[in-house]
Amino acid sequence: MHRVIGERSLSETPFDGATARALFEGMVRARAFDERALALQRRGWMSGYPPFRGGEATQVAAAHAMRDDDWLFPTYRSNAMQIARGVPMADILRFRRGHDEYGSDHDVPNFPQAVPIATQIPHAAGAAMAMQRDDGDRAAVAYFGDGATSEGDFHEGLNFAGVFDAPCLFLCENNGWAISLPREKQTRAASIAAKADAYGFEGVQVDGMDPLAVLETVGGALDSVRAGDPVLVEALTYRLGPHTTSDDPSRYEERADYPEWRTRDPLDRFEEYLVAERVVDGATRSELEADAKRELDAAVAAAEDTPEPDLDEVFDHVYAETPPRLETQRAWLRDHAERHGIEGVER
Ligand SMILES: Cc1ncc(C[n+]2csc(CCOP(=O)(O)OP(=O)(O)O)c2C)c(N)n1
Ligand SMILES: [Mg+2]
Repeated sequence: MHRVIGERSLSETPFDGATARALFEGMVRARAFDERALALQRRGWMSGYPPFRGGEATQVAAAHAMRDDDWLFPTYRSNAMQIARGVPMADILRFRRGHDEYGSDHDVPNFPQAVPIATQIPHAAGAAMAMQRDDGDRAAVAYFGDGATSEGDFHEGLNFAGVFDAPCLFLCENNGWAISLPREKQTRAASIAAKADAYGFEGVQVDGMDPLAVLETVGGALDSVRAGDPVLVEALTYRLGPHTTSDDPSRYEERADYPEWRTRDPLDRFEEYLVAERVVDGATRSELEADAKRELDAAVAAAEDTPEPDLDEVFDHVYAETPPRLETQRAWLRDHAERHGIEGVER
């Protein structure tokens, strides 16, 4: 288990105060986004939201370890990672309101969020195989949860990457749960990292509540990956909120068997470390929260100003050439909208 907090002072790591502070800033910003999104959902502004509370250290630090030209293959849970990579908050909010994900045409190399579990894993492996044919040394990073490791796509993606030396990093945020299914019912394997053995490459476990440990581990893993050795990183976090806003964890959750480092708020823990290291002081967090609040106010306003999408858009980008079956459905929808006076369908 790789960790820094509780084992090393900052001067014993490869990182300086500016890097540690940047991670802290990123985590405060991510937390502010998560809390605002949850509040917006609760008042009906968007229909559902999957909070990432507890995942900030892993996600922000992994994003910092990536290069700007690396590709991220995210999920519904990895919004903190996307925000930390530079995806505008307004785009993520728009997406949750039914708009497409690339509203502002940002240029962060970032696939659409995968909602079908594990489908992004073979996408990332395939993209990495394509990158290998280019001159550069870009990497693909597949983010997924502990539950995704029970899908066939997990096996196929890791197997392809191993066989073809694809520059792909597999980042599993093991937050202890797949909705109501606890980690121990997911697999009998001692760890998720151990599964890498079967594909012929390295698997490592890291304290995912410790951003310095994640930066060190994912940074090192990306060096191997760029040289053609895939790595599976298992970041041990804890889902500190519900699975989504439709979930009530009090009906199934027992927290008792995890150690304190794993279930404690990663932001409080990192703040305590950084105050002791004199990188931040007791006022820093609230100053950063005020900045994040302003950024969020602007992002929410921008999302609200976005015109409603046309209903017809559901048929776009499904196929390069829309097949007759979908054209029939589109015509039906137009007709239906006209007869019932429903707005937003192109006529
Ligand atoms: C292929 C598929 N099967 C089932 C689901 C329903 N589902 C949504 S989230 C989820 C649990 C995923 O758990 P995990 O991979 O640990 O990710 P987490 O939500 O904890 O981030 C399931 C089963 C789905 N979205 N896709
Ligand atoms: Mg999970």
